[in-house]
Amino acid sequence: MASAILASLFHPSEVLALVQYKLAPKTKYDYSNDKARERLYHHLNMTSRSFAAVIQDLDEELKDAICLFYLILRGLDTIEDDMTIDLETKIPYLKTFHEIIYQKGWTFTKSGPNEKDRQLLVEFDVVIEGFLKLKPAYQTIIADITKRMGNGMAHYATAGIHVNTTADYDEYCYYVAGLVGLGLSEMFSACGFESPLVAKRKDLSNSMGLFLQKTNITRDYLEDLRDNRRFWPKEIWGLYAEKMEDLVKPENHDKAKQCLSHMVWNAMGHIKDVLEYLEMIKNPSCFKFCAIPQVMAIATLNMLHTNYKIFTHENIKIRKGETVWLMKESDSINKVAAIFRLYAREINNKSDPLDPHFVNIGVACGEIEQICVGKYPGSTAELARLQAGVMAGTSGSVITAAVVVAGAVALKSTFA
Ligand code: D61
Ligand code: MG
Repeated sequence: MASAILASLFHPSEVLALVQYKLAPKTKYDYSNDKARERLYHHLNMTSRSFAAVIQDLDEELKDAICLFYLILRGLDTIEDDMTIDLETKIPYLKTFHEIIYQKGWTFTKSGPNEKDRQLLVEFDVVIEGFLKLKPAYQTIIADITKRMGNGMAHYATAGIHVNTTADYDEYCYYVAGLVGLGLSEMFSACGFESPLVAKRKDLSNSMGLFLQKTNITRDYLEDLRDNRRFWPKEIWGLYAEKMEDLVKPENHDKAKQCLSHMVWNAMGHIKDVLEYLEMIKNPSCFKFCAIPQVMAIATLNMLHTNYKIFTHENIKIRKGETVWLMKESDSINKVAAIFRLYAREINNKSDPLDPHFVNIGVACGEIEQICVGKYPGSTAELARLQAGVMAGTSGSVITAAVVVAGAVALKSTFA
């Protein structure tokens, strides 16, 4: 906590958000009266840092269904990601996972010893039991998405099949993330929280997943390469290097940065749809659930832009304070639009005029600004308020206040 506050010292609104977060009551969720449910939420908290928080804040009607949707797809993805399982074993599991989720007592112990979520599959009988207790309408949506995702993963896991074109890139991301968006939208409409139109807009639902997944794929260049996985499309990296792994070579420093801008620009192509989707979401708990991952993605994209570190360091993340601040602020379309404008401006300010995507990224940032000013005029006042918090880092009195608060919290945790 003290180090998180230090990292946010020049962002007083983050310090405030961190302190509020720290002081908030801890026993927010209590599952102790239902052991099976407690186990499910234990697995949710073990397998996801960011999604666990937003899923647990959903209204009761959707909370268990979406928690199980997450755990089932995380289980499927753990098999997909595991490079210690040979393809003849892996592919049938991927293709039949939508049937496995109906088999009481099924567990899986063939994950590699270092697979981070292997325990979820070891205790997967708990997930299946929870799934079978859901309303049939939710079971059907989950099984259908699992079937389509598993088959898509099996296709891309097949020997000799790679993400070559940008169309392949969009297709792979549709399978692993766009389909999640489609399934969630169906659930929102099915339970009556949202209009049937939300489920109908499959294009926008897909973009919600693509923006998140492409941001992750761009960030995870080094980690994926280390595990011999390649998700950057050849159509893009081939413009800058002979082989994808050549981007890390020091002599390719400039080309690597150009390739990174290309990937950032490609991901930015989904932002317009993301805003249009979020504009449709009326239920406050669904709105925060949808908006928080998206604002974290644009904050991450901003951190990646022109950042050569992605070729030299794994695990680069936005500040804890920034995350907590974004989670607190993302509760209306005007505030979310303001956050997108804030980061679009930061992205644009960081761009290098000599970069081949300087103009493209500038146009993309300008479009975000234009859409927000036109459709969410209330975002202008919100932006001014957010900027006051960010910029206040330059004002001595606010720094002093932040230091005092940080010191008080550090002392409190020392004696706690
Ligand atoms: C609104 C709110 C949340 C949304 C959304 C709309 C639309 C799409 C998504 C969430 C999905 C976003 C996926 C982005 C993160 N990528 C991964 O986790 C990769 O695995 C993809 C396959 C498993 C998908 C699991 C998932 C994720 C989020 C969910 C969900 C299911 C169900 C409900 C709610 C949110 C990535 O995994 C990295 C890892 O192993 O940690 C990978 O392997 O590429
Ligand atoms: Mg995966």
